[in-house]
Amino acid sequence: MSVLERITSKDAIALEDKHGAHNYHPLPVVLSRGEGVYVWDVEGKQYYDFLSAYSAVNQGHCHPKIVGAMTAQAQTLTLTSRAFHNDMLGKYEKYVTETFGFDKVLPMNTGAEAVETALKLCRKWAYEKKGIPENKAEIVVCENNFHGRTTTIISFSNDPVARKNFGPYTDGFIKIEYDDLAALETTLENNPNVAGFLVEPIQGEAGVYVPSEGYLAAAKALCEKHGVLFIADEVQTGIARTGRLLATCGDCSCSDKHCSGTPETKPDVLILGKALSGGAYPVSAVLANDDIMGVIRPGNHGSTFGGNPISAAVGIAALEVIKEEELAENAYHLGILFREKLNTFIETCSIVKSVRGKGLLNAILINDTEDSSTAWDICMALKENGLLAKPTHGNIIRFAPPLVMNKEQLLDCVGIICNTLKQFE
Ligand code: IF1
Repeated sequence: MSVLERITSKDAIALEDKHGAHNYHPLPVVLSRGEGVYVWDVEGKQYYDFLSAYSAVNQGHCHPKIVGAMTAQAQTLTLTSRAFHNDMLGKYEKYVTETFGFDKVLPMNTGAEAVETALKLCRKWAYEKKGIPENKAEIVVCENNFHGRTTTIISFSNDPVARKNFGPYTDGFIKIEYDDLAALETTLENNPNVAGFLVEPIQGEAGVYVPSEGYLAAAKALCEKHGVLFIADEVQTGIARTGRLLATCGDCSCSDKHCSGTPETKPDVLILGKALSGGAYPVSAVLANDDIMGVIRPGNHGSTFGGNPISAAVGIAALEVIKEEELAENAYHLGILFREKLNTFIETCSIVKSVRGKGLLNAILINDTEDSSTAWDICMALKENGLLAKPTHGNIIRFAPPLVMNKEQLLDCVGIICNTLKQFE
């Protein structure tokens, strides 16, 4: 079969089913093109994308500036490995560290790799700077976290599907309730060997769970008091998704449009991925200041593709788009409008219990049990009506459109969502 040959949705799904591992359960739609907030299936049907590849495509599908930077670099130099320097990496490292206000960046590819990098960095810092006895470091994590799917990361997941039969697990993690400052305080007081606290500013997979106002700043203060690194996993929440460049800056009221956090909320270690490339290429990063990143020496960590010239060119372009098109501001304003419209609708219906979120990372809670198929059925109906979203649980649907959406398109989408939900009354 030629790769150029046209294929029907049915045949494409059958090929994946026969030849691919069954590690996903996708909505039965086969996409072949994307532009801005839209995607098209192989039969030519147009949809609004309300997932944005789990918030990787914040800048919109096939953004010309990002694709332009990528193709130009791809025709010039793609990969050198880190055995040699390349002329793009330093420029990208300067740009990304200045954007987020850190001394240093360690470039990787996927989100899970960046989380692994942050965990290693935290442990090494703990032994060499904090003086924790060898192999005794503990990292505090939250219940119902999602940080990726490597063996170490699933070791501290709650999800039985992600964990079962993948043991033995990695030691050295303490789990506490999310959004619970008392639990954090007690844990830090009782465990002198805690090296870091790893947290999502909003828990995505748990169902877009937004913590109480001031939680992140207070958690940071507790970490500081106990000499523990505050590690923010902004793989999903970062890069303008929640109406600020970073979600850790969510409580901040300064007037800097591109503010990446006041000292009260700024993480010691920042983990980025997904939209750092606008979805064009796997680009992830760990940022920290010299007193922390300085413990990493040649040979301690790396990756063949991390910091390659294409990722560097794409990373700069993707961040420039966020700033030039004021996507954080757009996400902030459209997010308020979205929740306002959905709340008005909720008053008139019994199928949706609530809407929650920040910026354009939102979710609706369906009036049904967690093991029901209602959220899936609604997503199937939304697909028929020209909008693609994915359930996070049996009764929760996440809504995360590209941030390049305009107000008219958003209101159009609110119409599709409300009309579809009415069918389920
Ligand atoms: C899948 C969820 C989203 C993440 C945070 C690290 C990673 C992720 C906070 C790892 C990845 C993804 C991956 C995606 C499903 C997804 C997800 F529903 F599972 F929770 F986005 F909401 N930290 N999130 O959210 O990044 O290694 O995948 O690049 O298909 O598993 P990765």
